[in-house]
Amino acid sequence: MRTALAYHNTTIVEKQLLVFEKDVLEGLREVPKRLHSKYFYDATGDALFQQIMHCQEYYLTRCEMDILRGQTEQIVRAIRRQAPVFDLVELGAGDASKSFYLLKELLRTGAIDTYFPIDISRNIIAQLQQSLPVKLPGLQVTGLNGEYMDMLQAAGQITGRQKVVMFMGSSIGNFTPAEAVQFCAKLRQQLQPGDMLMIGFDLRKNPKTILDAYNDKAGITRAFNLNLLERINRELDGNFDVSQFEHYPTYDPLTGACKSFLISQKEQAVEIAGQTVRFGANEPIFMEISQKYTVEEINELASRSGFRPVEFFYDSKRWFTDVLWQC
Ligand code: AVI
Repeated sequence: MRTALAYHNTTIVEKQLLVFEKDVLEGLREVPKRLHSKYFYDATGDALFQQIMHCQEYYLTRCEMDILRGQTEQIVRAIRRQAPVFDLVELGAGDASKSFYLLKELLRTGAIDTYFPIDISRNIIAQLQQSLPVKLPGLQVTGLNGEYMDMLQAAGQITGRQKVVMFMGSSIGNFTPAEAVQFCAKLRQQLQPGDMLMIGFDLRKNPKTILDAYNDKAGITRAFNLNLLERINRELDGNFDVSQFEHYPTYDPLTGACKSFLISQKEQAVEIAGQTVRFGANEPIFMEISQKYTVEEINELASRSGFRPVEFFYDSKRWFTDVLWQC
């Protein structure tokens, strides 16, 4: 057990590792066992997610790009009717490829001069600060590396201007519906009346289309899930035999919950950070939820978390929607 002083003297990276270790061991002691999907995204996980976004079966990114590219002017007009000049904040900005067309149009029309990308990855923030002002001359990029709510508060303290917050790519789907209400309500607390939120939801559709998106034939999503076990081996001195775990995605058309599990192929014991974790034959580890929504559920989420729906933007197949809400 570490003392408070020892914890105080550790570096940020060491602290992150301690939190990772605690979360992994706690999650694997729960019944049913679970690992948090936010830990998918180490350097290997980031690269695998990039590949997933280009997979034939993973329609989400294409659908959202269809909206953001095809309806840029309509989206900008809808935002500017409520907020003529504002600061743009993006939660989980990634490489900003999704927001790029919007940024370009917002800059051209004089709606923004500064973009605040927030991301948990320091690497991503550093890259954005370098590359975006070259691609979009005149745009100031103030990258914020850290947890969403802390960084949103920091962004508010920098300028105090009206804010438009973007949370794209169906990241809201990685919360359960109850967690999504809590998350949006917390977000609302960080915003002022008149501020806006643009949020991407994957819509309910043919169940097979959804399930295929999380079970691509090339096995990239499988590798993405198994990489978390490999990450535990690398960073927490684990000894998972990943060949003894099978990727098992499910979709429930009644609730809209798409869930991924890893199934232990036999009774086995795994060492992690000097602790033993036992798995039964066929025992699942719950890895991730990717919740799918109806329009009614989206409106319900808005009203339960204190937002007013302003406008829905759909792709041509109506498989995905980017929604504009106002406080
Ligand atoms: C990041 N998130 C929205 C993705 C999703 O669709 O839930 C993560 C993902 N998991 C497997 N494939 C993609």
